[in-house]
Amino acid sequence: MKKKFKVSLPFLIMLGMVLGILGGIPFQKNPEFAVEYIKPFGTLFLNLIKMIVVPVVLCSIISGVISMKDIKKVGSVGLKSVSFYLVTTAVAVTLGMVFANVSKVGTGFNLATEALTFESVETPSFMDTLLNIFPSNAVEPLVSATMLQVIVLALFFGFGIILAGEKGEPLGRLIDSMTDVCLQIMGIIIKLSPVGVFALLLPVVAENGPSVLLPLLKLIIVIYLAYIFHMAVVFSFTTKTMARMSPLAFFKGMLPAMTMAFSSSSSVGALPLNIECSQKLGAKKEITSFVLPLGATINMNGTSIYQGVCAIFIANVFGIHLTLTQQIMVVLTATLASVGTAGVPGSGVIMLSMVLQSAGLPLEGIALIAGIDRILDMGRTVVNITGDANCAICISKAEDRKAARKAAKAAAGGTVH
Ligand code: DAS
Repeated sequence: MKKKFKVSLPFLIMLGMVLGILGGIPFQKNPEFAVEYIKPFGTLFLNLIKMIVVPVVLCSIISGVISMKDIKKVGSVGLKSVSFYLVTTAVAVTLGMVFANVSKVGTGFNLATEALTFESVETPSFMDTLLNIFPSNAVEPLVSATMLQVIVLALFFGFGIILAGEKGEPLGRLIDSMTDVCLQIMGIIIKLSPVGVFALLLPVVAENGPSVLLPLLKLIIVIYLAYIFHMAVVFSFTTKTMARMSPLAFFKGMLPAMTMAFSSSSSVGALPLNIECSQKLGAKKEITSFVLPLGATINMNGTSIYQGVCAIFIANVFGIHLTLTQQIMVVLTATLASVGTAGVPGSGVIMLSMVLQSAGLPLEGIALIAGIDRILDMGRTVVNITGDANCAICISKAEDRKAARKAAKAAAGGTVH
């Protein structure tokens, strides 16, 4: 019987990525064709993902909450996730600032800064960000895909179904079924990834030729070194100590989701593959369906690194010395700002203005970075989703160990009688 030749989807996604990068180079002379005729297929692919992401997040979080059965367990998993996210985010932004201070990025910068202008985007205050987490309408968050509000809505419905007991079971079963249907639809869309990744990457390479990248090459290198260092050191440490698994196995298993994040620059866009990769790496469905959508919305380690480096870069370009207090303000603001950063392309730039304002740095500096932001966004989105998956796997394995200890204790208690 002739063996059917089966090419794996991760391989095809990587192939799409390589062909997209190589294919973009010839178009650098006139990127218009790539933007006009290839970019729309990448946008179409991203639109399909955005179409399914809200029902997937809503249903999978409700399913995740009701499958944990116990509101206390949801609370404990939620608290552990948010703590994991905030600590790794604070480490990330500090790391970014250390890399920027050591490399003195931005000193001796010879691009004229007088003509720089940047319309500062109205960034919400901390209290507004907190208030905006809670929806004032049960449908609007689903229509506008306001992910934090979708998560809060899902949590309330999950708790409601648990508390309703028998009366809540029909809705629970319906939502479980809806989750499986959505995951099937997501599976169909993910099969288009190789083409989507190709069509997303080619125009980016075509539009970001050497003339755009060279003047800011040092900034790009410093930021990417900080991304890689954070993943190689921090995520390897947590994978080894908390998930008790090989970091190499973790990163290998994460490749398809990381490739999608790199190509789409969207945590939300990479969420379906992130759920798939995390579960293949041993994270329980009830944990991934809650921790990953939460992370795609509030956990941005890569964006925090980017904000830390850019704050120092802009200070150096304008010859401003940041005191230690101001640098601590950058750490705190970047950590909080990342909670409000949406998992879509380019959202980090908007939060950067909040960080610069808090440190009293000129917002005009963002105009220097805007031209290469997509290149920086691709890398930071990889770090963002890898941090989400790292949290889900560490917490899932910790929950497994806790359950095993409880079972062993009960068994030991049973044998005593
Ligand atoms: N691209 C965003 C994401 O999806 C993050 C950012 O722009 O900083 O994670």
